[in-house]
Amino acid sequence: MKFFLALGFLVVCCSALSTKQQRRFPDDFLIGTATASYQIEGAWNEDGKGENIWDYLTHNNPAAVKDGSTGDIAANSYHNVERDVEMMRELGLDVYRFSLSWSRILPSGFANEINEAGVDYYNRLINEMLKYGITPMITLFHWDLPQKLQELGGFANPLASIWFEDYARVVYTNFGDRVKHWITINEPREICYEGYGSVHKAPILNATAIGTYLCAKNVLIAHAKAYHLYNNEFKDKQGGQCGITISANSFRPFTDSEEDHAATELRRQAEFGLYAEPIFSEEGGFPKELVEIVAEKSAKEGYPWSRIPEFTDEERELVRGASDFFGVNHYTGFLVSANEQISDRPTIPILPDITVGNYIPPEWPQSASYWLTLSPDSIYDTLTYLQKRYNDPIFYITENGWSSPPTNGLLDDDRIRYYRAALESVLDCLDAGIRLKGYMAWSLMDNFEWLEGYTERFGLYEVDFSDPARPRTPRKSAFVYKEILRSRVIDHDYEPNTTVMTIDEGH
Ligand code: GBH
Repeated sequence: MKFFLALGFLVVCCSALSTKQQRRFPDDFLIGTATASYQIEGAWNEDGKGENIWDYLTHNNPAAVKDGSTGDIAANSYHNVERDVEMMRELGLDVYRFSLSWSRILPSGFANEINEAGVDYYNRLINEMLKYGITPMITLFHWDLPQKLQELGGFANPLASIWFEDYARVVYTNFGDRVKHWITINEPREICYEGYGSVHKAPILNATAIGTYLCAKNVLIAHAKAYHLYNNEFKDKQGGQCGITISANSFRPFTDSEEDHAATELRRQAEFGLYAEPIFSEEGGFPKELVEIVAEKSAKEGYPWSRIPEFTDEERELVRGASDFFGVNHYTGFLVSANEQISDRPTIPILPDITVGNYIPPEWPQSASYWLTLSPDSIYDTLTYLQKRYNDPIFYITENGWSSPPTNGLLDDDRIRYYRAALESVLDCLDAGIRLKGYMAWSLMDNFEWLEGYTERFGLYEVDFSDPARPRTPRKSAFVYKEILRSRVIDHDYEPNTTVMTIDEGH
């Protein structure tokens, strides 16, 4: 008897030891993948969809896209509801994050006319997911603004917040009975800095140092209006949560000098603080140091006002605290120096109002995207910073992923290395008590990578863009991700058998 007790004790001990080495993802931690409408749907002019700014850019300025391609067909997801959900089932996803095409639902951009065929597509997708227990997380806006609204100024026009609120009402009304996770806007930094302040995204306005800030204010107010609309008119009945996703990479000082620490903090303010501070900080409003710098520069440049607009007290209060969670899109990290001349691999555009140096150590592995390297522990670094700075919010990592060139094919050990490292960093966050509730890999499948066209691939599934049906094939990383979802641990030695992908019982 004693012997068996001792044996039992040993078994419990050893399994405790091995679970210590192999930390588990809690059962209620949502693991999934993410996509965005324009990048996957195609059917750009089918069934009543209106034109959006990416249709307009790719059709009228094809030279802006690296391979001259468009999202006209993309991964053809509009015609692939069942296959897309089948992939989710193969992987065993808890959650799938996707976005809605504003102009597919409201062809003119305004809420005067609803395109029922568009609503129907999303209903079929949501219902198919729910049939298999996959939680939908919906982004209302992932950059594909209706073209008509852009012609009226887009997010440089303060009325954009009203147009967005109208659209949000249509969305909550049509899908809110089944969808409980809402993200209003994906990545204000990329919308405003890359789209209005430079030439990296549609509408490539290049209104440097003016457009970025006008857009920032109006995007934040648009988000806040959609958030309060949900809270005031839908939450009681529908019981969901509503937040925003902001891109936040890791910025660490190049050296331990005071100057490098200060430069790093300024860079954080100019990258994600511009959007996070007004929502998640205690006082609200734009980051103070940045506001002072821009005000001073504007005066020197002869502007009668600061290029960074003020919030009225009322606007500041509308935006402050307006999010149930902090959605983080995280990809990489940079070292920051006060010395602007520091060597840089490669040149990363930085908001021109701040002058800091950027450094990427040569030993950090490089992806197919110039801005994306594997930066050690960058998730943990970023979330611990945000947790402290913004008073311990609830987090979701709503995107994280790795790109490879199209020629890499199905054997993507570099992507597997990236995801394993990222997920270890996620577990470090959970161990540290950060209230991180989910993680979404970017992306479920290869898609239209904006101005890079189809030259960079982020998919767990490869898409064959030369075949009109756009067939999808799992990469090796898909098998590894599936095993992590199944076992809820990261086994660094796991070598998948990649010959057949199956759907496990219960999916
Ligand atoms: C995400 O943005 C997007 O949400 C997603 O749609 C996209 O497919 C995915 O990344 C992969 O790119 O020229 O310095 O401005 C991530 C944010 C977008 C930030 C690209 C850096 C280019 C560098 N990144 N951007 S820059």
